[in-house]
Amino acid sequence: SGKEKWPRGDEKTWKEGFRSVNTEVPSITKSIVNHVQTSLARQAYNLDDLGAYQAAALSVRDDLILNWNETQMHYTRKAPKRAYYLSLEFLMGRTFDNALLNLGLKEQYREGITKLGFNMEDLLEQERDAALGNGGLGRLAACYLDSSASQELPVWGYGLRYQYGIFQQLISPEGQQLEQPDPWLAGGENPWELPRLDVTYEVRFYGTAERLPEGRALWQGGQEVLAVAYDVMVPGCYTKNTNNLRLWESKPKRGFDLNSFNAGDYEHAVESSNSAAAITSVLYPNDHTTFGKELRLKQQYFWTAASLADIVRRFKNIGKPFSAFPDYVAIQLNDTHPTLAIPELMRILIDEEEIPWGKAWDIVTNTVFYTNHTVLPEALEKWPVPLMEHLLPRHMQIIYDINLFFLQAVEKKFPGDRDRLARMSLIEEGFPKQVRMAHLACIGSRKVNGVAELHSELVRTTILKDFVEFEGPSKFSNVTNGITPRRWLDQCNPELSALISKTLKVDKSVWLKDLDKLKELLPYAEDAGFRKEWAAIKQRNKERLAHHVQTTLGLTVNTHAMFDVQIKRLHEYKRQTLNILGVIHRYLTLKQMTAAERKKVNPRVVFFAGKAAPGYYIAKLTIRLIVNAARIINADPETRDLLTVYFLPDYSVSLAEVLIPASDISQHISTAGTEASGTSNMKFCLNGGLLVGTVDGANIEIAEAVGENNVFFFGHLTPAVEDLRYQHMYHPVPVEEKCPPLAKVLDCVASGMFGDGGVYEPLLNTIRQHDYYLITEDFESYIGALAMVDQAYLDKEEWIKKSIRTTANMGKFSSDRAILEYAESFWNIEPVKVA
Ligand code: B1N
Repeated sequence: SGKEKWPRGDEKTWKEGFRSVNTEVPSITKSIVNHVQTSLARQAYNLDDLGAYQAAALSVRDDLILNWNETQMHYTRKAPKRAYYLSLEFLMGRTFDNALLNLGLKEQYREGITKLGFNMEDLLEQERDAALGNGGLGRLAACYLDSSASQELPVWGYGLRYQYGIFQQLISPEGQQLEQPDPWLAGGENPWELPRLDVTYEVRFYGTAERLPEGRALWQGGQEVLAVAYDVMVPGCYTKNTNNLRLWESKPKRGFDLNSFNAGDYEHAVESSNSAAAITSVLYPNDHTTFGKELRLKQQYFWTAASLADIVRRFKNIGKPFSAFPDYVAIQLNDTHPTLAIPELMRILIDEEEIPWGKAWDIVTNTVFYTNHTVLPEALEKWPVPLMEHLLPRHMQIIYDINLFFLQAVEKKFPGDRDRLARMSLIEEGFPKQVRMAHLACIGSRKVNGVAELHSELVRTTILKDFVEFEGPSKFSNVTNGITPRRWLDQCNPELSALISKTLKVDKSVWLKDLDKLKELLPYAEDAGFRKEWAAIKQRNKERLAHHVQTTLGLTVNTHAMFDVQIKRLHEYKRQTLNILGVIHRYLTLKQMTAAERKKVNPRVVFFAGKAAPGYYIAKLTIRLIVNAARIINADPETRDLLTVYFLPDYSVSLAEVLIPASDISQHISTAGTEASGTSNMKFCLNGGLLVGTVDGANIEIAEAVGENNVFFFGHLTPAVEDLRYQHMYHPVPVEEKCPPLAKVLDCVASGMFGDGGVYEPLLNTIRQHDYYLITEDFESYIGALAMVDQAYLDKEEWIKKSIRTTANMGKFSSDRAILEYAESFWNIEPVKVA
């Protein structure tokens, strides 16, 4: 291409000012010291770990900004088709370590930091997690950003910049979960974001929508709120490509209402400005439940409206007609939370761009893609029509219009089938009527996918069955979730990463971006020397976890025991209750053994961690039972060498990074058909921990990949679940008959073995009564699976082989594979490499 004219001033002077990424230790330390001196206004005399972290972070930030700038400029120049990942949650965790590894600068920084008199590991601990998500769905979004950048794909994320992330969890001495706010931004500047105070949009709420000719409408009045962009830099692994995660902050359009202020009505004056700021103040801490709260709907609209305005503005800059919109833009809906993108894009096209309905609908349905993440009925979003009408009058009109055309088409294909129309309608009859967001997302999208094979099949055959019959099967597909091996192996398990590189005789940059290469580890399972190194690393990871528990909780962990881990949101369907009842069963069994029998038992340490939604009573009771059972069991001198239990408070991405590499086994024991995929199952297996699980979600594909003899499966299968539930509902059999060993465990809990038994009655009754999650049905095979684990662990060498084979076969579960599936089969986008 021809030489571009320098835009302003003296080119040479400009270019002399340019710097590039600091890759040598002296320039790195110089940059850190410079930030200590100027950005922080501090000195060597008074610099603590936090200050040193901040200065080092600012230094890395400078590098990220260079790459980010270049990437964004390059994308703008090339104007490729882009994909936008709309997610209400991005569970990013810490950034510093990840950025250093992706830039390939960790060792240089370590050396520099040491020279300045600090310790790298201590500085890494200074960073607070960015915890803008609840669990798997939010962490998946974060892994997909890492993979998009690493694969050099032009993908942006769009989300909300919550002032408060997921709450901090404290556990009271009685075992109660207490919630505290997570003011993650309070510690000063966040070095990983760029405030874009000039990138703002106005977002309207309430008001009136007046229909105009040709399907258009005039929406006016109501409240206008400002959306301000904050850009989070997302570096790819060993590439210059640094993508963008744009998070919106809400702010009042005008500071406050001067008229009211002057009239002395101060409260009224700040009221509307407070309500504007409230929109992005806090992440909703419930997953898998919908509350119908107005503020949540406001969050959803605020975020989709700002994101779409931004996307449309960027598209317009290319100068193409709107008919080309789907050739330049793909929008992925992460669950139904951003479904308003569908009526909002219709509104923009029809009311603002004056495009006729039919053409607008074509554009929308060729641009938008929908991922479903759950089939649990209580999680399927529905919004009351009166609320939607009040908050978003124009969108309600559009939804009614979409519904009208849609139901006409259904009627045409299935004449006279009233039941079908009622089932498929976007509006559920009732008091009040409700908008079914999954239906809207489905009919407004080009493709619909689930997140693991079984889950996608359940989407096709249960919640969206009618839609498959109407639209044909080709629109409905599967993309099995994945995880980024950068964070979930290289970063969290550096010793294992180094062993893999050494063994495969390649730089980690090769296998970290082509995870199928791990297959080449398979022959080394037969190599005794390799197995020894493998086991020694697992052992050191266990010691690292034990050290963490010692320093944070003051408890001593037996590192010679098998480490058994279940870490995930507390939810009845995930069945932490099954786990703790199994632990109690194990305890009772140990108590009945003779000393000689006990000698043969392999010691086990059971770790739990996870948060319960603040209003989820039964989940909180489960935590209470775990904590109190742990207190009694850990104090029993007869058994404590053989069985101890820990509930680690305040589960987070960072805590997962310590727990996962230390596990011998991990538990993924949802009732069959309830866990859409699971992603921590992949993280454990990638780190050589074996899986204990039900035949559910991605467990099934993991077993296929690593071999069924390397996982411990138990429990009823999905097709049996419906019938069993029916039996429990209408022909209940007492637990005493159905499962005597479980009945005994329940009796111990009820009789007060772990503190006041009455407290646990509501929890025990969920099992004794309808047992919706079928603990009674799976208990014995669960105990059987854990017995198989004990048996298998006796043969240490065979166990290590299983561990190696598991890791070696996990290539499929890289989020690089998953994101390339989205890019190639849905979005039709290609890599755009920054040279
Ligand atoms: O999404 C993950 C899956 O691996 C998990 O199996 C699945 O449970 C999880 C409402 C959710 N599904 N639905 C949610 C989150 C927040 C909310 O407000 C629902 N999370 C999942 C990634 O696919």
